[in-house]
Amino acid sequence: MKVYDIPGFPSPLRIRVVLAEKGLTSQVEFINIDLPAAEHKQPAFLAMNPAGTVPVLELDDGFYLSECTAITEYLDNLDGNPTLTGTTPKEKGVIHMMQKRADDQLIDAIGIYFHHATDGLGDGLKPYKSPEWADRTVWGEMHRDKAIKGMKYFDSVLKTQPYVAGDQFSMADITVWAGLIFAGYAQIKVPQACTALIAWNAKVGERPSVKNPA
Ligand code: GTS
Repeated sequence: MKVYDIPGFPSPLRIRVVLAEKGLTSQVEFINIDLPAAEHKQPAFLAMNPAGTVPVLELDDGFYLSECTAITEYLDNLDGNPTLTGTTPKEKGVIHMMQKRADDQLIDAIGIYFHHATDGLGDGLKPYKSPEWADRTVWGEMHRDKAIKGMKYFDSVLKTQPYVAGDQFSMADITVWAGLIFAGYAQIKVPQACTALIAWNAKVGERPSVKNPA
């Protein structure tokens, strides 16, 4: 398998943690995509993922899988022993629900803030962001506020249970964790009152897969 990504970026990190959790890192070749140079917006990359985003997983049969949730589902089920996406119908449903909330309320909102209200990855990507780029401050700050609301929501969840989707670590935890990494890059501070979220983040940070992602 091949992963097209850029090390250290939040969405690629999600998959690198999944690979480490599943013991699959050695089975993957990583191919670096130059995001600031807009390599992911060129025809060769768009043929793999029309959304023009990383990461993309190339399967051994040449199929290109994109979207972190879909890639995680695939990797988690490869060995027939899913540990991140649930086993019972209820676990699967709850994990997907929380995963979607983590995407919408945290990582995607922060991504929009980062790309629209800050200099993001620089002018090289500007032509690919219009027309929203023109309204970037209003649009971006709206999403920063959404992300802070999302942090408060996940804090309330983690006040009642050890992990984002219940008693077990799951892909929803990985997404919230990557969202907080992204928040750090975007200089969006976690409110100090979010004590459960802050404690959970420290606990997740101790996992070997998170300490040493691929
Ligand atoms: N929904 C996608 C997924 O889950 O894979 C989002 C992927 C995504 O937004 N990737 C970012 C990207 O390629 C990288 S990261 O900042 O999230 O790590 N952005 C490129 C761009 O030009 O917006």
